[in-house]
Amino acid sequence: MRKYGLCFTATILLAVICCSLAATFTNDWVVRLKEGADPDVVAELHNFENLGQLHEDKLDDVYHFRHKELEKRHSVHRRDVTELLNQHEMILSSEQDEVLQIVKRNKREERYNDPIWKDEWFLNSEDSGSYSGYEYNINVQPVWDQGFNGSGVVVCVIDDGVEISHKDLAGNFDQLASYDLQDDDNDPSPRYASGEPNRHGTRCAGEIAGIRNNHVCGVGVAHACNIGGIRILDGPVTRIMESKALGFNIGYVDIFSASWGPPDNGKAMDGPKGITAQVIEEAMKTGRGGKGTIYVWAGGNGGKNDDCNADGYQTMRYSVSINAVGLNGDTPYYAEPCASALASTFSSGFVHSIATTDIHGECTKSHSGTSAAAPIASGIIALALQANPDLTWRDVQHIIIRAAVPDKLFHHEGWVRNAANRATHTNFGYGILDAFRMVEIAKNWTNVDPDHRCQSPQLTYNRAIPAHDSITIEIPFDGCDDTDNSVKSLEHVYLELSLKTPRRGDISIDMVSPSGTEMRLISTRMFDNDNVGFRNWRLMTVFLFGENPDGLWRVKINNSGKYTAQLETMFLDVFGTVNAPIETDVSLQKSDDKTVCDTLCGLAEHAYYDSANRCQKCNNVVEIDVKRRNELKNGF
Ligand SMILES: *[C@@H]1O[C@H](CO)[C@@H](O)[C@H](O)[C@H]1NC(C)=O
Ligand SMILES: *[C@@H]1O[C@H](CO)[C@@H](O)[C@H](O)[C@H]1NC(C)=O
Ligand SMILES: *[C@@H]1O[C@H](CO)[C@@H](O)[C@H](O)[C@H]1NC(C)=O
Ligand SMILES: [Ca+2]
Ligand SMILES: [Ca+2]
Ligand SMILES: [Ca+2]
Repeated sequence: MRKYGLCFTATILLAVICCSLAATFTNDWVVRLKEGADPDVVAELHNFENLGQLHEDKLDDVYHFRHKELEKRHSVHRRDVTELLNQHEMILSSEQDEVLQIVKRNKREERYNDPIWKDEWFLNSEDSGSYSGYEYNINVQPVWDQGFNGSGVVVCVIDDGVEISHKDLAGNFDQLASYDLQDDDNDPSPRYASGEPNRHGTRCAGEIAGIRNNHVCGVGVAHACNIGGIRILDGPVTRIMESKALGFNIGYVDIFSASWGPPDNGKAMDGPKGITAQVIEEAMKTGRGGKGTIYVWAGGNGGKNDDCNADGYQTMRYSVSINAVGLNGDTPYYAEPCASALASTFSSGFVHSIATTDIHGECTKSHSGTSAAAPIASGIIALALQANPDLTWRDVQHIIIRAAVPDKLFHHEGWVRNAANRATHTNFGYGILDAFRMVEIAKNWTNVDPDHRCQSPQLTYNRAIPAHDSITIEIPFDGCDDTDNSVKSLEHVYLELSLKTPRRGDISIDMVSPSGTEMRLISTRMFDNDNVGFRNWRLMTVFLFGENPDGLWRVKINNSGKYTAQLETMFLDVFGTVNAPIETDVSLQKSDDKTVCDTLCGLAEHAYYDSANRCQKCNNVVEIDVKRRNELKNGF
């Protein structure tokens, strides 16, 4: 019985929905009476209510009648009722009211004819209005409107192949930036197979270099750049192959975009070594005419159980580590905490993924993971290099931290402001990379001074860290003051350590800079059962750019496991300059708006930063932050 009952209800429901969807007529009539007729009497006679005259100042004797029994909305045109009305001697004419099929006029045509352009919500808001949350985007349209398109910049996607015949890519394809390391030939096209495991590289390439306004798929961030592909990930990868990929034609390629790394299983702790590390060093010295090759790296998809500081590709200071943020500013479930992440761009979150090219000449709306975020950053950097080809690899990083905007992510807990007045977050780096700011700052950027390197003494501690306990080590540091290596304005900070532990995943490490900026260098990793520990592992942070390293550093090592661990050696290895970079003043837009500021202060636990990273004191939060900083200066 119950089953029938349900069925019945469902049928009625369907019928109701069906009719309401189709409803076009109402229970209202427009009735024109003869002069001298009594509208109330006529209405009553036909089972209507008289709602009064329509347009009384312009028209005589036109009335609005409402039927007393008919539904407010229905699909049937009641000509019978109209006919009856019209037969009445005092009625000249009548017509049933209907729901008009009209839509709001779009403000204007979509800008481009590319079929998935409107699905590329992460590029610009205007034509993707159907996605709520579309105010989260990389703000690239103003850059394109100035004529920047990546032209002349060479980007190479190191991945599982790039479909070079794809109509949205072929016109930008660059053979000189391409190779197939799996088959040892010049054609980096992917291998097609059941389940199509090799669509990743083509999707990444489309985000960077998809041709604009060609009726095919979408629009790449740098839609007129040269795009190449290295096919490497479809099969076993040796270190020699990896070194060939990362060193491919380094005199020619400007940007390598890499969306891969050690397994994101929360156990791996590995990075580029040997010949690969040597090749990368060489690229930084000789690539781009001595200004250094740009390596853009996806932050990793290991989620809360992994940490990008266990990934040596992220921790090498040469790589631009990019994390992901979703539509609406979500933290994607796969995001890894990362003190070496410079900034974030968009990828799949709880709702929409990334629209881009796909293999077999197709398009997709479901590219995802930090894999999809890094290529967007590669495209933005290509635009910046077009605007100013003289930028070194370090200039690019300096500009990224200034171009990243944290404002729209302040609803997340965990922002920390460094002493150079910039907000940082282990999920987002310095915020969402803004293409307009990137290019504006790039245009008139003054090259930073050559970098200095300064290390603290490589001390042997041999200190036990008991189970369920922590130790704090103080590292006095003078930043190599009064020497040729003097660092007064930080860039990258490494903490190198050797630490024995029966279970590496139980260890977390936090650090406080002399200015009192606290950051997590590595989190506990529940799956990391490694029993060797950290062997000269280099944890890295980019969150201290601009701080002075001179003073007392504190490192807290927490052992949340049941075995005693042993700290052996540890030291700081910092890079930076004596003089701080010359700031480029970029005019602010929305963020100077006081209402925006007030809203953000309401959301933010910490002070509000405008887009030039100027601390806005719209609340007392600034003082709170200073208090916390002073507490930290005195210890954890
Ligand atoms: C890209 O920009 C360059 C320089 O402004 C211009 O010459 C070229 O025509 C543009 N290409 C495309 C495809 O828009
Ligand atoms: C560019 O930078 C120089 C030196 O830093 C400065 O004097 C000049 O005003 C800047 N130009 C613009 C247009 O911002
Ligand atoms: C150490 O880590 C554990 C587990 O994450 C945590 O509960 C504890 O508060 C930490 N201890 C210290 C001293 O930070
Ligand atoms: Ca091939
Ligand atoms: Ca296109
Ligand atoms: Ca990882």
